[in-house]
Amino acid sequence: MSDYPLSAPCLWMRGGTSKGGYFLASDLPQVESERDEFLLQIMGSPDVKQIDGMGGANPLTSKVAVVKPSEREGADVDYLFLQVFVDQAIVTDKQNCGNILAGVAPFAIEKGLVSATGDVTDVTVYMENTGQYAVCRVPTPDGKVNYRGDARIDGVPGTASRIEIEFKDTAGSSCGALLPTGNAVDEINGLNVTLIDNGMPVIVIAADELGLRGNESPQQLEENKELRSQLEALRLKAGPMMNLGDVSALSVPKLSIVSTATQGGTLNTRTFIPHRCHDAIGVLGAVSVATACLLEGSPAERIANLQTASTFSLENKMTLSIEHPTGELSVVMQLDETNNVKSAAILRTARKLFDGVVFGH
Ligand code: NQM
Repeated sequence: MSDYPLSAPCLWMRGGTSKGGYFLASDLPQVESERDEFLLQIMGSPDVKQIDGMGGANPLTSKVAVVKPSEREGADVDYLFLQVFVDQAIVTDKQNCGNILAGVAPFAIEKGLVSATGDVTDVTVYMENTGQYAVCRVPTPDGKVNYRGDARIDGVPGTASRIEIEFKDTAGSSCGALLPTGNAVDEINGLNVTLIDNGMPVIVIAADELGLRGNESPQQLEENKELRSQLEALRLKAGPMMNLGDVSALSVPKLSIVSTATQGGTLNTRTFIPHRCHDAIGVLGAVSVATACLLEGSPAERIANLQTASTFSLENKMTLSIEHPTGELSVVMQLDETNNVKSAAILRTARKLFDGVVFGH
């Protein structure tokens, strides 16, 4: 790289239950390999502790949003999500992230890419990773983003202002079809799984198939070496079946282990993303799991308690509560006439943590 040390203006933000660096595309190196090298340096990767960088030693805190004004009809900004691996020198754009998305609209307003239009500003975001759109509603009283409020999301202490996000047409975001194999259930290595992509490629598998209860802690599951190699073998076989090719160096597909809900929700989950077990669940991951609950014959449908899914029949909407290790994530799904999912909405919060300049080395 030409300049030494390379630096870039950056906002560090919490988006939902994740955290990372938010950049204007024009502030980053334009050559992809140089951009990725810079991002590895600022995060401190590869290193399990990320001691020489901003990353928090977990995939959930080693994330980047690259934002620019959109030239697309109907979109305000384009958002590219980049996952910076913690312990490997990999930066991948092969997945999207609905949590980091929660900070994109506030960032766009902060940086003047979008003007606040009243008490609430709707920002339409084109998600470059998957070629789809999301509408984010941000509280903007007095023409500024208001981060304070009384909305609570599980996995984040305290409260903040509500950011409502609606996803449009997320089916087949990365795999080309909601069910890339055409089946609600496939058998891989003797296990019944659903291979699904409604915004995030996910392998859904029942806990009892793996000899688990499903309410084990993420730490217990991560310490179970046999389970982890069983899950990785499953993932490597599922990748090509899901049109993702060789997934050994990719962060998709995720694996959601599902079991009966214990907190009054629709079903319980433990999600590998894919090598660490999530403390909660990804946003689009939850949308994919919620969709699997509606597929006849799928492991999720067998286990889901759909009685708990409130329905608003006028607009054909259903709320499915996806339980996870630190609470639940509610997905409001709107169905079409044939009961296919038309759009999905979720509630997130976000917070600006730091505004400054980050340095490579
Ligand atoms: O599924 C973690 C997260 C995510 C992704 C992951 C996400 C999503 O919690 O939309 O939000 O699955 O890697 O940030």
